[in-house]
Amino acid sequence: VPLQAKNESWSFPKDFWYGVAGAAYQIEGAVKAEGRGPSIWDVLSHRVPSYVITNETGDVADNNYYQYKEDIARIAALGIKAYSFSLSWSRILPFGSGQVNEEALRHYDDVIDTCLQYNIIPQVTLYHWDLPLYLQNSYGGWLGSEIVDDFTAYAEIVFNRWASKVHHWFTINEPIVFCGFYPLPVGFFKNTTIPPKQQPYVCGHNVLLAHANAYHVAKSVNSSLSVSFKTNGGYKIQRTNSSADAQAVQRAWDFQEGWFANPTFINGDYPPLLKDYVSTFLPNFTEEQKAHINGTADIFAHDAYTSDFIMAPDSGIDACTSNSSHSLYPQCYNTTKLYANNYWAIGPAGDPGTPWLNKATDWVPAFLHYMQDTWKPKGGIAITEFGISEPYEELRKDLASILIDPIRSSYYHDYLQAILIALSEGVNVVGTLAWSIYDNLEWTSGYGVKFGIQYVNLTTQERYFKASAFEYVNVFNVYLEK
Ligand code: PNW
Repeated sequence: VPLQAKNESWSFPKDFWYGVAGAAYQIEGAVKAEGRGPSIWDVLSHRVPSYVITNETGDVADNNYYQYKEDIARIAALGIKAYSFSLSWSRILPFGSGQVNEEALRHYDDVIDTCLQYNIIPQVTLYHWDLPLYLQNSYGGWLGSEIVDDFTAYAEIVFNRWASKVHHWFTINEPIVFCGFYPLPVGFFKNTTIPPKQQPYVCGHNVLLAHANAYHVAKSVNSSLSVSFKTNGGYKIQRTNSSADAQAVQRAWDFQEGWFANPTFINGDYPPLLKDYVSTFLPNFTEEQKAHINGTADIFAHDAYTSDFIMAPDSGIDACTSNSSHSLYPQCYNTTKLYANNYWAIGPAGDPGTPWLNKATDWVPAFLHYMQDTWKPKGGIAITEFGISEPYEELRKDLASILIDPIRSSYYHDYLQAILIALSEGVNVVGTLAWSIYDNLEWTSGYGVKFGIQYVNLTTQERYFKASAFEYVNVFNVYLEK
């Protein structure tokens, strides 16, 4: 990125935390070590046909379970302030509930202590998609109401153990993804009596109840903790200025962010649009539950990678009905990247592994304003994941070209400058977490789709900084208030 004169009117506040993120199944490996029980992803990756298109698994992954000390030392050396990781529920409770595995507790004790020793702020997520298999098999996992009590009991163990050492907590990662897309399409939940189109909403309902319980558990242990959950979705740009497209944009916000953010930030209940369009699928909260859920997020923790153009569905704005084939998108709106092809650096023809992701950082200030104005988070906004997979990065063979990642570098540079603009306009952004600490198992896409600011040689398990790692911290070196 070309050298530019420092803009003196920009700065990150002194206590702004900038970090990197990873998640247990994507990085840990050691799936049979020290008493870990299986999670649904062990089955999804090992079954035939595999749910991972490359037939790869998380069995070894980045070997983080054994190399975490080195991993934390490396990010400390880089000048990173925070490390966000997730706990493997089935390590701590191999059967999801009941017997606690002390070895797992001691492992995470040491991960946390190592962070503190290096002056890295640990940030911990309780659930990043790796559900204990036993809970899936006993009652359908997130589709069973039993999950609420089991998650609450898990949260009690976690908060009682680490509340004195960890301040920043995230309960549940990106429910629209695991309730809506993973692994519903492959029929993983077929043993349930709940009709497929209703499943995302039952799952989401249990997520909200489980999250709210965990929040209250955390606060009863230590009321000063920061506890939130993580939503995801891109900025929604109105495709044309027609009122139909404006309505479509509102629907997109409600079906993606609002589904979880309105109950927790606004009124304990789903957005009116959802109650209207998917009323046949959406469970109801009692007044008591609404009061219990309302206000259970301290910061707006959003995984905000990209932007999308939003427009009325082909069949017209009035065709929105819950009778369409996929209940998550009941013909209420369409999204497109095509309009932007000549504008965004990376279009849908970029990385074939991530068609949902464009480098669309120009809209970040508007995105941040929208989040602040709509959900008014008390503790501000954090971008808890952002990053990009470079086109065809997976095909590069020589180390030198692997380590030069100009598109990712400019993505971080431009995104952080956009945050500086928003900060100067009064948006309260408190932190960023780059996805990811290093290349890892990109779920169904396998190891070929790479999001890391470090490359990992999966044969030798050696780690290497990519150019984007230096670009990321350098923006803070220039703009963080001293
Ligand atoms: C996140 N979208 O998922 C996950 O939390 C990570 O585990 C994952 O590796 C990372 O993004 C990169 O994919 C997302 O469609 C999935 O906007 C989909 C979207 C965003 C994030």
